[in-house]
Amino acid sequence: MQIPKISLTARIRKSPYYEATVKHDIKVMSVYNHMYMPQVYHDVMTDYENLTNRVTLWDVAVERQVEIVGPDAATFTQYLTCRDISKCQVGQCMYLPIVDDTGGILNDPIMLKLAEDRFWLSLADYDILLWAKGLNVHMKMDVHIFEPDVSPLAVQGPNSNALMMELFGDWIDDLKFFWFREAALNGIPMVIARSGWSKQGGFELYLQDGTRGVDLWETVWAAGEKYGIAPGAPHGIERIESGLLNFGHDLLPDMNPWEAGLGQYVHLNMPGDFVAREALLAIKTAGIKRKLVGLTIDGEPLPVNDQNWNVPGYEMDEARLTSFTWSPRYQCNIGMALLPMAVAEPGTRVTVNTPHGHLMATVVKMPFSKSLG
Ligand code: THG
Repeated sequence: MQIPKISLTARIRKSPYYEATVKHDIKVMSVYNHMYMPQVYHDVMTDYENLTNRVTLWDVAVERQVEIVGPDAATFTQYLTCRDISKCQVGQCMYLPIVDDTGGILNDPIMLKLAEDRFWLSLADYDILLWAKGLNVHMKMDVHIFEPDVSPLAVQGPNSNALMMELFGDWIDDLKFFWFREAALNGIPMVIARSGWSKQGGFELYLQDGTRGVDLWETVWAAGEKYGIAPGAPHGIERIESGLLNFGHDLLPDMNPWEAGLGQYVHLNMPGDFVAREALLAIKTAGIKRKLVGLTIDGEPLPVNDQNWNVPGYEMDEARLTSFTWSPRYQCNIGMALLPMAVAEPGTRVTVNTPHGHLMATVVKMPFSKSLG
C-alpha cells in the first residue's frame, strides 16, 4: 500500500517568509489555515536541540489573524468566548477558547487587545473568520471583521531574549509574558509579544507588511548568527513535553472547555453575553463524562503521532489518544488522551492503540514537569 502524495494548488497560500524558508532548506511542510506550514528543517532531533539549546526562527504566518474593530468590537469579541475579557488591558494578550452554541471548542487563539475597540484573534487551524462573520449577519453589531495583512514570525529558545534585546533594545527585557508592544525594524512595522508555542522562552513578531517578510527574516537571522540561530518550527515533541494543546489533535469541536481542562477560562457569571452560555450551563448541570489527561506510555520510543488513535474498548467519541511522542527530556513515551472519567484519575492504567500495537499507559497529571520532574 502506498501513501498518496498531496498535489499542491493555488488554494494553498504561501507565507511572506516562504522564499526564506526554502532558502534555509525547509524539508517538510504541512497545511494549516489553507497555507503551507514549515515543520521540519534538518531532522526532528536536530531541530529539537536547536530549539531547546539555542534560538530558532519560525515562520508561523499560518497563525492568521481575525481583526475585529469598531464601536462594538469588545462586545462582539466577548460574544465569541466563555472567558471574561473585560479585565484585559490594551497591550495584553489572552489565551481565549472560542466556543460555539453547543459548548464545543472551535479554536484556542491568543487574543491581542490593540485598542479599546480593536482586537486580533491569532488562530489555530479552523475557519473562525467565517464563524465570526456569520454570527454578525444576525448580531448586526457595529464592527468590521476581516483578515488583516499580519504574519507572525516566532523567535523561540533560551537565547531569544539576548537576540531580541540586541535587535530592539532594553525594553525587550521588561516585556512581560503575554504582553506586546508596537515596534519597527528598518521601517518594517510589527507588533512584538512575549509568547510562542514552546516553553523555551521567546517572542512573536507580528509583521504588518507582507511585502517585507524575507527582509524581516534575514535581518533577524543576521543578528542571530552569534547566538547560534537555526531555522525551526512548532515542534511536536517540545510542545507535548510542555503540555501545549494542539487544536485538531487534543482539542476538537466535539469537546467542551471542561473536558479539555480549560475550566479556568469559563466565566459563566460574567456580565458580558456570549454564544456558548446556555449550552455550557446545561453541560455544567449534567456534568462531564470525559476528560483530557496526560499519559506515560510503556514500550519502545514512539514517533510523534500524525493522527488520533483509538483506546481499545471504546468508540472514538468516548475515548481517544490525541498526542504522543518519545520524550528526550523525560526519557519515556508521553502523550495526551481523552478518557472516560472512570479511568481518568492519575495512576490509572489503560491500554491504548499505537503504531507499535496495543500498549499499556498510566494517567499522569499535566504539566509533565510537575508529575515527571
Ligand atoms: N501564537 C500565536 N498564535 C497561535 C499560537 C501561538 N495560534 C495557534 C495556536 N498557537 C493557538 N494555541 C495556543 C495554545 C497555547 C498557547 C498559545 C496558543 C500558550 N499557552 C500558555 C500555556 O499553556 O502555558 C499560556 C496560557 C495562558 O496564558 O493561560 O501560550 O502560539 N500568535
